[in-house]
Amino acid sequence: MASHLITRRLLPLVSLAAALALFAALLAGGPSADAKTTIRLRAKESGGLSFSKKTIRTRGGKVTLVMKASKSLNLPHAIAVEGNGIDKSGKRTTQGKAGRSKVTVTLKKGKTYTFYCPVPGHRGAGMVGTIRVRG
Ligand SMILES: [Cu+2]
Repeated sequence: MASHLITRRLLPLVSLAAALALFAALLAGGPSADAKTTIRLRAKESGGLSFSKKTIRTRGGKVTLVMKASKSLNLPHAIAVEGNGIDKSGKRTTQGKAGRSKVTVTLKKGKTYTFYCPVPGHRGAGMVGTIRVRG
């Protein structure tokens, strides 16, 4: 079949393109002075309120925390960061709808920050954690 021939010819090319794209992504994500870091976490309501992470270890510089909320959640949630002069919150998600909340902050080396959900009562109920920045 002609389509088989085409597949056989194209497959190595596609693999090469994929390998090059991966290489480019690795280069772009490699360490550099103004590198951006994205940390992903999920809002959880099973067994009390919490985030999918309790402690985040990261490097200093610009860090974006992205919290995902599934549509099965019964409450709105958001992600916020405070400490060392920072006090910043992302927008709230809507209960019953899949959504995300994100916040971007500039973290200092060797410092410790708190991330939490700013919806009243949620922090006290367990939606809180620590960000440790490598020195
Ligand atoms: Cu919450």
